[in-house]
Amino acid sequence: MNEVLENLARCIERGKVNSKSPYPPDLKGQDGADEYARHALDTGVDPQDVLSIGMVEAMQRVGARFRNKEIFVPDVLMSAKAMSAAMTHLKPHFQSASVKRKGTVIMGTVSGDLHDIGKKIVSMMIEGSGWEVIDLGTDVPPERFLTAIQEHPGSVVGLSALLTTTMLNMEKTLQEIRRASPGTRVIIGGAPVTSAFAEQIGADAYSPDPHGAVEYMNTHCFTL
Ligand code: B1M
Repeated sequence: MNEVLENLARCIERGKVNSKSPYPPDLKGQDGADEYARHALDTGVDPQDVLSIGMVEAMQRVGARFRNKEIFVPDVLMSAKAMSAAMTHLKPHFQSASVKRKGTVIMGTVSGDLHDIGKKIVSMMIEGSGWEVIDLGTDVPPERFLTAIQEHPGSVVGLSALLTTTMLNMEKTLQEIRRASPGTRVIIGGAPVTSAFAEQIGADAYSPDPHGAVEYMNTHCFTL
């Protein structure tokens, strides 16, 4: 693996945000995810590799260590902070401001769920393919989706969930959307979500990754 990407991945796994961050103590004074992500992009590493190899794979290892009880919530939070710091450098590479917007996508992590890294990546990719994204954040109750749909008629809705408990709130959100705005298309995703679940609750589409979400938007929700 490219050395800068290796360092970036290590910083995300260890929760080293930037050179000023005192955590973890053994890396004090050294560069963090912030500097390594910027350096990777400045030296011409493909943004897609920075994202998948330097960041997403590192975060998957964090998840495995958390599941095995080798690390705990505060460690995961620091990794999430490091991931967010790196993402600020990536964002401009996935945006194409000159493109005429294809439409609006309202994104949010459903009620009860605070995970936002994956949803931010999906938003970034959708934005990069020419859509305007309105990101409602995390722990979004159904009413906030309804208000946003009213404010942006004709928009598509993207729901994310990372917990087996909160993915059940997708159904409630979907039912509310169907009741108030029957024509609105809804795509769902997130680690525990499956296409069978999407079918069961009546979502219009499911994608396991950002690319599938982008493909769905571009092929099913966009007409010239
Ligand atoms: Co949490 N957490 N967490 N956590 N956390 C998981 C999800 C977990 C699998 C860890 C584990 O046990 N191995 C587990 C869930 C188990 C389950 O439900 N069966 C878990 C748990 C238990 C919890 C808490 C309950 C822990 C506790 O408090 N005891 C708690 C819940 C808080 C809450 O939400 N109410 C909690 C808290 C947290 C932190 C706050 C510490 C932090 C989140 C910080 C943040 O997001 N700002 C956190 C993190 C970071 C994780 C792990 C380690 C990493 C998640 C992540 O960011 N992945 C995660 C373990 C894991 O996933 N391996 C874990 C990287 C990201 C790029 O991937 O989010 O999957 P992902 O997104 C992907 C795809 O899913 C897809 O594309 C994205 C990009 O590739 N996708 C979509 C996502 N949304 C989509 C929408 C689409 C389409 C595709 O269309 C609209």
